[in-house]
Amino acid sequence: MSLALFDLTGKTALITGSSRGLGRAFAEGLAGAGARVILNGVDPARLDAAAAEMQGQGFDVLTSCFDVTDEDQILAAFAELDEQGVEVDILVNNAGIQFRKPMLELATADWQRVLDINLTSAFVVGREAAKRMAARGRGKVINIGSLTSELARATVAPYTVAKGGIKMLTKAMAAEWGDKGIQANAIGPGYMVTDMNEALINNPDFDAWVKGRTPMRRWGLPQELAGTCIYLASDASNYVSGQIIYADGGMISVL
Ligand code: GCO
Repeated sequence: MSLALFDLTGKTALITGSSRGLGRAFAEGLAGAGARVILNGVDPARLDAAAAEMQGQGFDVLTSCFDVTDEDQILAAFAELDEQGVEVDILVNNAGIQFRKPMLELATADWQRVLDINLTSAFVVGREAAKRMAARGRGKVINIGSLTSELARATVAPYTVAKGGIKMLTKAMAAEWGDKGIQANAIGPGYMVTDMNEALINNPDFDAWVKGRTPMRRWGLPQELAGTCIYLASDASNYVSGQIIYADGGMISVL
């Protein structure tokens, strides 16, 4: 009985920014739990290649190519899913970029671009998904936060502010959508081995800092986030909302 709570068979999940990195790992985890997944990205070729690889693994995969900062593209994508009769039961707001520069040197346009991609997109895509979830009386929204949802690190201010916003947007979604049968939660990844962090991983000093600061003394692997994502996407978390769960090797809990 208890494992059935985690079974996503019959459910459809849209994961933004999922042709690679953490988004791809979330998509593979949810597909492995039985969900049909809709991959999203802005590069059609990369998206189709990712879908083909996952279909080769036997997964049920669709693609939806849209820019999460372009509201017209988001509205058109959801209209197309409506026309196809594809209902999004689970939304993972994963799309995001990093931009490392001290604030004294940071252009306003660069600040705004990070906030648009990492925070505002979660609101717009979340709103469009939640409209449809509310009509059905059920849905799961999973926003992707960060250690920087709680703690600041020098040179990544716009990312930090956006991820802090993700934590509070998750609570706002929980506040407004709870009576519509929608649970909204977040995942806070620690320092993970991804393309976005390549420069950090290859920096011996930063690598040593992450390993020293993390109780598990290592970087995390994207697939190590899949279980938390499956939990928050499944019936196992039906009375959990507004929470952020850290999968960070213990980092956020220690000095
Ligand atoms: C950085 C990193 C972090 C991690 C992650 C930690 O520059 O410090 O990119 O932001 O990616 O967000 O939770």
